[in-house]
Amino acid sequence: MIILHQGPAAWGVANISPFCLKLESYLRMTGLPYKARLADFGKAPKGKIPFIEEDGKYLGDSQLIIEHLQGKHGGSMDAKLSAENRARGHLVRRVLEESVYQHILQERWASDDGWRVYKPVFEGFFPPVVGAVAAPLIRRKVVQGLHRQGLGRHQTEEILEMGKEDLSAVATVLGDKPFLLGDSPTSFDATVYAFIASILVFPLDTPLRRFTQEQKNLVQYVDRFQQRFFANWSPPA
Ligand SMILES: N[C@@H](CCC(=O)N[C@@H](CS)C(=O)NCC(=O)O)C(=O)O
Repeated sequence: MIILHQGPAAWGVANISPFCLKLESYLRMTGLPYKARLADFGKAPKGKIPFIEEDGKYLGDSQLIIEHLQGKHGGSMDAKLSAENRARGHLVRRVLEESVYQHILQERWASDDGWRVYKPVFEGFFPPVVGAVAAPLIRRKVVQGLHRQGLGRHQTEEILEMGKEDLSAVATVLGDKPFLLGDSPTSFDATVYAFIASILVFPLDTPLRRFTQEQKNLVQYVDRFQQRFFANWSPPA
């Protein structure tokens, strides 16, 4: 049994963290049995979530975990992919995980409106008093990280245009296919679902979320994915 250590569920999806949502999506796509637990960062092998515990060993990083699971249990979902489609999937995954992720951080942590919505949910990760103290300190660190990475140095309008370009490229690659690379789901869909859903479910009407809502193929894709892989999911009690 795989123990999945991750953040809390919120807003009708399995996790507030897009990387945790990606890994849980992958596990559900494969049908591998797992149990989800609220993570203790002290045990995270790479200091980040998600991580898993399997046969007494801890393993961190959603992608390294997926590759480990593919090696151990078989990666049949991706077996028939052409080299070109594999490369396409890789590029889309990188855009979402390296670039769109920064936009998600920007919307939740850097913008004051976003932080008002995100703070109470994030605090739920900690015991009550600890959360109230830790959240603003972590916010400062995340905002500094956005500045170091570069996105945080731009004007709001510039940031929005960059985010739209990324999302528009993902929508174009998806086109009218049921899944990113064709009729059948592949591991790359775990990332596409997780990151697009993370933007759509965040309960704040932002220009980036509005733009994503306008990409009807992305919205339908998220619905389709949820119906197929999360139909019997309910938030932990
Ligand atoms: N490359 C990692 C990224 C994971 C990641 O950035 N997780 C965030 C939550 S969404 C985290 O744990 N952040 C805590 C930190 O950076 O200290 C993966 O794929 O698992």
